[in-house]
Amino acid sequence: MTELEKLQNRFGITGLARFEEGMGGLPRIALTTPAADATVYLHGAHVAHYKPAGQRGVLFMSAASQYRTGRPIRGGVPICFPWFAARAGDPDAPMHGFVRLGDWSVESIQRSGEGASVVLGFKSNSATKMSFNADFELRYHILVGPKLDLTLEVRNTGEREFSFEAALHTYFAVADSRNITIDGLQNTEYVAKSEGMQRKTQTDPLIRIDREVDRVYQNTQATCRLEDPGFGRTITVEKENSNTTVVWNPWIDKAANMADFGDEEWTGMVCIETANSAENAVHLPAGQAHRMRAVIQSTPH
Ligand code: TA6
Repeated sequence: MTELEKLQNRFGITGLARFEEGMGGLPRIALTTPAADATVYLHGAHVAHYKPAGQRGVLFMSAASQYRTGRPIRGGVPICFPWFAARAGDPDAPMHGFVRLGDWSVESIQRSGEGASVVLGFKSNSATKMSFNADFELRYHILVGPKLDLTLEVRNTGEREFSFEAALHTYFAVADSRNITIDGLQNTEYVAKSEGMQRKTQTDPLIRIDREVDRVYQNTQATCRLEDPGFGRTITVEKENSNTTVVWNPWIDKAANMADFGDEEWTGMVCIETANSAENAVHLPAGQAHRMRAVIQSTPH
C-alpha cells in the first residue's frame, strides 16, 4: 500500500476529503464541500487553492511554480517560519525559513458545518535544530468554508524561551494589480523594502500598485480590504495575534527575474501577508503556545 493510500484510508472522507497526487507527484488533499473547494499540499502545509461556492478562485498560483522537496511552491499561502524573508547574518539560510520546504504530517480531517477542517503538524528535529536551536511543535488549523480560516499554532516544547518570526504569505488572485486598492493601513508605519528599506508612513488611505511594492507594515492589527473591480469582488483579511502586515507585488523587473514566476504574472496577483516580523517578532516562553490567525473572505459586488 502506498503512503497516499495509507493516508486516504486513515483520513479520507468520501465526498469531502481525498488524498491525491498533485503537481510534481506531491501528495495533496482535495477538499470538496458545499461551502467551498480547496487544495492543500502536505509539502509546506501549502494551501494552493480556495474557491468559495459560486465564485472564482481566491488564491493566485504561478504557472511556473516548482513542486519539489526543498523548494517553495509559488502562490497560495506559503508558511514562513521561524524567520521572515532573509535570515539576518545567515546568507545561506532559505528565504522565509524552512517549514514551507518540507512535508507536514496529517493530524486530523473533519467535516465542519458546510465545510471541512484540516490540522497538519510539523515538529522540530535534529536537522531543524542545526539552523534554529529550539524545540517546537507547529499545528496548522485550516478551516475551509464560506471563509478561509487559517491558524498557525507555535508551541515551545523546550526548556527555554525562543523568539521567532512568522507569516501566512497569502497570494491573492486579482484581475489586474494596477486596478486594485487596499484599505486598512492608513497612518501605519512601514519599511519600504523596494525603496532602500526606508521607514515611511502610509499617508494615502488606499494602497495602489503602480510600481514594485514591498512594504512591511509594523504594529498593526488592522483588517485589510482588497477591492478588485475587475473581478467584481472585495476580499477582506482579518487577523488575530499578528502585528505585521506585508503588501507585495513584484512588478515588471522583479517578476522577470523570478524563475518560478511568469514574466506577466505580476498583473494577476497581490500579496497581503499576515505576519509577525522584525520588531513584532514573537518571544515565546518555554511551554507556551502562540496562535496567529488569518480569516479571508471574498464577497462578490
Ligand atoms: O513578502 C514579500 C517578500 O519578502 C518579497 O521581498 C519577496 O522576496 C517575496 O517575499 C517572495 O519571497 P520568496 O522567497 O517566496 O521568493
